[in-house]
Amino acid sequence: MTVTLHGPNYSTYARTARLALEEKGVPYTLNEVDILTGKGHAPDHLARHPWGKVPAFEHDGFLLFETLAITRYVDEAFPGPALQPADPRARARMTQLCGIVDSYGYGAIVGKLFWQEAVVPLQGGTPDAALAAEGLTGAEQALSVIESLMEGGLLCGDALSLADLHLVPVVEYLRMTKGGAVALAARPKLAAWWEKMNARPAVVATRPRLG
Ligand SMILES: N[C@@H](CCC(=O)N[C@@H](CS)C(=O)NCC(=O)O)C(=O)O
Repeated sequence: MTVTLHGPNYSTYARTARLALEEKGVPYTLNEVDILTGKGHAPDHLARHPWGKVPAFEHDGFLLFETLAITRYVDEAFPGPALQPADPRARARMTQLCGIVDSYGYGAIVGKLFWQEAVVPLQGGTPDAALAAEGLTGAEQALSVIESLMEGGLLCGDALSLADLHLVPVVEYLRMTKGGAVALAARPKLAAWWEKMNARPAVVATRPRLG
């Protein structure tokens, strides 16, 4: 049995897929396609992902991209603890939370706030303060909505679900920004959620190596 996850350690979406693999106890190889140096658009990666994004996933010749498709497949195709609630309403809530992270959280938190505060200076550029502020406003809204939907100590009750795994990598980067750390601390349920998630062996094992 061979499982390969194509994506760099610093990618939030790739980390979510790795978190699912780690939580299920599935051995895998990480092929670190470096999207920051254009490797996502090299022919070998475009053959795996037509848009040149990460992650892409392979299991014994079965190819897949789109992170939610990957995490669902990993949960359903491998033994180990279930990462999706059985109850239809809880499962719908989980899918809704994954969609919120994808559609509203990632762009504001990673695409604008973290990118301007952390990545642009690393690349020798000057951050766009207006874009960072826009990102923080979007982050505040996403965090408030996510917290209002929480129904237990974790996002979907007290059992780990894919929703937690989709949010962790984004919150890791949010905490590295000035306003983001304050915004998280101002939301006690989510701040407590982060403390729990941050201690999980899978989260520790997939920590991004920055710099
Ligand atoms: N809808 C995709 C989004 C993946 C995505 O945006 N990945 C980012 C890295 S975290 C990426 O590949 N960015 C490079 C690019 O857009 O060229 C998914 O769910 O997998």
